[in-house]
Amino acid sequence: MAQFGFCLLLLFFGLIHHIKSHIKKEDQTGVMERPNFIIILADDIGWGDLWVNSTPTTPHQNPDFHSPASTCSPSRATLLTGRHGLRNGVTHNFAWGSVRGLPLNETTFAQVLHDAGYYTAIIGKWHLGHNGSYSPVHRGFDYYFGICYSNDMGSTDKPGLDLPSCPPCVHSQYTTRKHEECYTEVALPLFENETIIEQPLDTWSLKNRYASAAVKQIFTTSFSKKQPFLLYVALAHMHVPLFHNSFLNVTTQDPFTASLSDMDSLVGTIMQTVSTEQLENTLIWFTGDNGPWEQKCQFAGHVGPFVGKWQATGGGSAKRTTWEGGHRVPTVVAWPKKIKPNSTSRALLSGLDIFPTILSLAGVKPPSDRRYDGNDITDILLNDSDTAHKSLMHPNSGAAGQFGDLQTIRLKHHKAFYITVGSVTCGGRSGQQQYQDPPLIFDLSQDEAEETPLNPESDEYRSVLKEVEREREALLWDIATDKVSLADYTVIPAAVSCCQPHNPTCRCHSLK
Ligand SMILES: [Ca+2]
Repeated sequence: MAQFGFCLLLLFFGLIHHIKSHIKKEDQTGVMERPNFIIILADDIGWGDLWVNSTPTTPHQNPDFHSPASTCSPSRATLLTGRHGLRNGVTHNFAWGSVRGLPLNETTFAQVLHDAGYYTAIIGKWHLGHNGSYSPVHRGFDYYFGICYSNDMGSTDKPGLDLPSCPPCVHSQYTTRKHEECYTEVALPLFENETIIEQPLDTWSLKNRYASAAVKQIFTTSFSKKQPFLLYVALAHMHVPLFHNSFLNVTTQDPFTASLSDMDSLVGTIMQTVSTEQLENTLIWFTGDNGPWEQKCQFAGHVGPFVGKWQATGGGSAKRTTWEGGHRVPTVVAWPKKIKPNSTSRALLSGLDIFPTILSLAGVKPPSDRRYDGNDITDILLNDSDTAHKSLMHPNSGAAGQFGDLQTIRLKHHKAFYITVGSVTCGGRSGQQQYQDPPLIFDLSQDEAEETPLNPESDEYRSVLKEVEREREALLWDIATDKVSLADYTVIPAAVSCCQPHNPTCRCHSLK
């Protein structure tokens, strides 16, 4: 982990420090250039996986940035729309046979920026619907290259590292090699725009292909078009199955660390492209979609100090839960000469904030016929402000309660749970869902491991609960009176991404 963090720190801050200014800030009319945006989203990365988070100088004052949900599709839908799942309709994951995806009346930041003159591209994991109008190229992106859902949702010829170890793809319809915990029926597809260009794709070459695609988009397409650009890179790293270029030569690193280094290399390539071309008017925002997938044992990431001790005897406390390990994620933002190098914010922030912040920086507004949940944190990024969310709601993401319900609430440094449950641990242990009445309230400024809730009889508890209930009721009323969407989660065999729909093994090497 340390090696990656060191590299990342150098890439983000060392290179930035040495970039020379040769780009005019204003065009001939005196209008400020609009910034470019590169949003890099790691998959299932833990708060403790990056060195930048591993050596706090002030215990219990760790960076406090959260993914908008603790599983893939809802987190991505919220990131892209700036709205909780109860508003945008996406409260749990789409399947490989999902007919639809992110409701079509929802607007992504890519759509808003595209309409404002930006060139927009996405490389990597979409997971918000892969058929017809739900494809990224119909949701505001000019270009798409990647896997339309998670990288474990299909077989490959050379499976990566996972628990359980999944078998390679079958080679004919007469072969059966089913495994109930693996996707064995359909090979993993690689899309370019709306076309499958390889099935099964070679995941072991994915890093280089994503890097090449990112460079091409930044370098060739965006430059030649002379437009500001948005590049959304939704990495397959660090989701299982793990893969990396140099695994066979690795002798000193475990597979997770080697894969982390692989991701670092990809991020480094993007950073170097930006610096090489002196794209200094480019904001780069790296974050994660949810915490580590704990049941994957040595192939999962690390939660740092956010170990969810209260829950520990009844299951895990990372991905899919609303314990800190499920949604507190590493986040780094870089913008040469705009964001102070090596600075750290400890404000309560969220992936919800990306939508309003980048639109604000671009000088554009989203549709006014609906409400949004994030904050424009430009002043935190550029002006050392520490004004953050007073409260932040974490949606149920599969481990407990109804999907999308907001039953875990941060109020400044306190956190209240109206429902608890443990996710599946390494080893298969899990816990029972429990409604908490009165709710559990932890003081994260003293207890970031979430071990000992406040005494319900204490003045502190009563005061915090009163404010928590006020904040929660206000948000739920706001959502109840908002324009909201409902996602259709219908699954049918015909919706499966297959280059030859009548071929049960769905292998299409001829496309290569
Ligand atoms: Ca994920």
